[in-house]
This record gives sequence, C-alpha cells and structure tokens, in this order.
Amino acid sequence: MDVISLGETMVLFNPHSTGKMRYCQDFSTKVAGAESNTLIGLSKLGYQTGWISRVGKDELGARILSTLRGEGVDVSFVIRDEDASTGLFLKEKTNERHTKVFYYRKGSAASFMSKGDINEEYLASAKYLYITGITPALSSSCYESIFHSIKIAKKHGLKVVFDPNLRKTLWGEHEARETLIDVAKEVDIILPGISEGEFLFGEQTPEKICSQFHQLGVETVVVKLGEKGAYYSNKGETSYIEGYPVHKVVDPIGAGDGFAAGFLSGLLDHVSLQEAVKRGCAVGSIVVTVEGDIEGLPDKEELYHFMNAITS
Ligand code: CKP
Ligand code: MG
Repeated sequence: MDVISLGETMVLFNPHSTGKMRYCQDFSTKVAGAESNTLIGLSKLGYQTGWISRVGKDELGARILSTLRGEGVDVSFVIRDEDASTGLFLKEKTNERHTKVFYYRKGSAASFMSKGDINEEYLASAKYLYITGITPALSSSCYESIFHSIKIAKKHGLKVVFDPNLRKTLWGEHEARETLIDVAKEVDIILPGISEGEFLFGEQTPEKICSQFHQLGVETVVVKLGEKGAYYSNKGETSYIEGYPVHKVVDPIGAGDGFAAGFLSGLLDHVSLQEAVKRGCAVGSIVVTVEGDIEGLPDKEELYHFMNAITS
C-alpha cells in the first residue's frame, strides 16, 4: 500500500437546480467523503490505496463499496455494520458562487468506527497515513481511532499527513480547536486552508500560520490558498506556488481532497516539495471544473497534460 486512510464516506445528493434545497426536486446521487476522495484521486493516478471505515449493511453502503472498489481503492478492511445506516448528505447551490452542505450522518455506521477496526499489519504496510479533522468530530470512538491510527503509523515509520478540514456543523468550536491542535502536534505534514489557520490561531497570513504549526512540531506545512495556489514551509524552505487558472468553477467541494491527492502523489514519486505542491494545486483546479467530488479527479496522463499545457 502507498496510502491508507480512515474516515466516513457518504452518499451525496447533488441538486440539479440552484436555490434553496427545499425547492430542489431533482438530485443526482454520488459518492463522497474527504478521505476516500483523496484515496480515489491517488488510485486514479496509479497508486495503491486502502480505506478503513464502516458503512451500513444497506444499499447505500453497497453503493459506496462498489464505487470505491471500482476506482481501485482496497476496501477489504471496511466493516458492514448491521445496526447503523450509511450516512448521507445533500448539497445546496445557494447561488452561482456558494455551495452549502446538509449532513444526515449522526449515528451513522461510520460514526461507530473504533480502534479495534484498525488492523495493525494492514496499516503498517503503507507508506503514508492520511487523516482529516472530520473523523475525530464524528464520535468519541472515531476520535480514539484517529489517535490510535497515528500511534500505529509512528510505530511502523509511516509519515502522517493531516488535512484539518474544519466542519463547524459537526462539533463545538472549543472542542474542534483543541482536538485539531492535538492532532496537529502528532503529524508530519499538515494541509490547512487560511480559514483554518485563522480559526486555530487567529492568524491570517500563510507565513504566520506555518510558523504556528512549526511551533507545534509539524515539519511540513502547506497552506492552501484556493485559486491563488498555495504556500509551503519546510525546514526553512518557503515558497508561494501560483494557482492554475480555472475557466469556470462548477463545484468547489472536493478541491482540498484533490489537492491532497496531487500532493501525496508527488511525495510518493519523490519529486521536490515545490513540485508536489504544484501537483496539488493542479489536481485541485481540475476537480472544481466538474460536478461531484470524485468525478473530476484526473489520471496521470490528464494531470501531466494539464500541467504542461499551462506551463508551456
Ligand atoms: O474540503 P473538501 O471540499 O475537499 O471536502 C469535501 C468533502 O467529507 C465532502 O466529500 C464531504 O463528504 C466531506 O468533505 C465532509 O464530511 O464534509
Ligand atoms: Mg477541505
């Protein structure tokens, strides 16, 4: 395995029209979840990925498993929970520029994920553990699972990559801040956005956000700046990476997960940090031009052409 992740994946109801969700009659169903979005992105780029989670023993759970399996993600350690249902969420395209999400995931199968679901040998077979700040927000057993996975990863020499993915609707601000900082203290690489840096430290510049995370002991910090690109800081090396132009943003959700996939692919290929961050920016830019979180994720050839077309 190259990358293993744990987290919740849901069935997404994507509206066909703009405006309040209550008036939307038609939706398309898709599969989405921050961690599995990243794993699918990596799998499409040609890497070996594995997902640890729970889904319900229901039709939506079956849909999620067949989608992930179809995209090449290993799901052999996913548990089908007999007692709880698969979570779902709906998107609202409030207007052309704003998308909102409504979760129906409380008490979902994934929220019952626990430490015992993590097979040590399986996780130890990977090079990277990828986690996000959504999982510890789901339940106390999910919170424990995150710290347990980090412990196993460290014991076996895996690098831990963390996207804080702050979701204020899932937990209280105090608890979120405290937990995200506690997780950050344990990881090697962190991929925050500016708004997360501001939430955690009250800082608004990439430089100050990086310095705060370095003080917590994080070696590599990559601050995502949306269409402007990204800024990274690692052992004294810092740089801004320009974003790739996006003709039209169709669906901004999933950009961060795409970024993580592109970035991790660079690390797995041992390219320079600058080049890995560029890949992250490129995948993030491609993803937002397509409806859905995983549908726009490119394969290696598409990514290569996109990056070369822009830079040449
Ligand atoms: O930060 P992103 O827009 O890249 O993440 C989107 C995902 O897992 C989306 O798939 C959704 O299911 C979620 O984040 C979430 O739980 O909010
Ligand atoms: Mg994000």
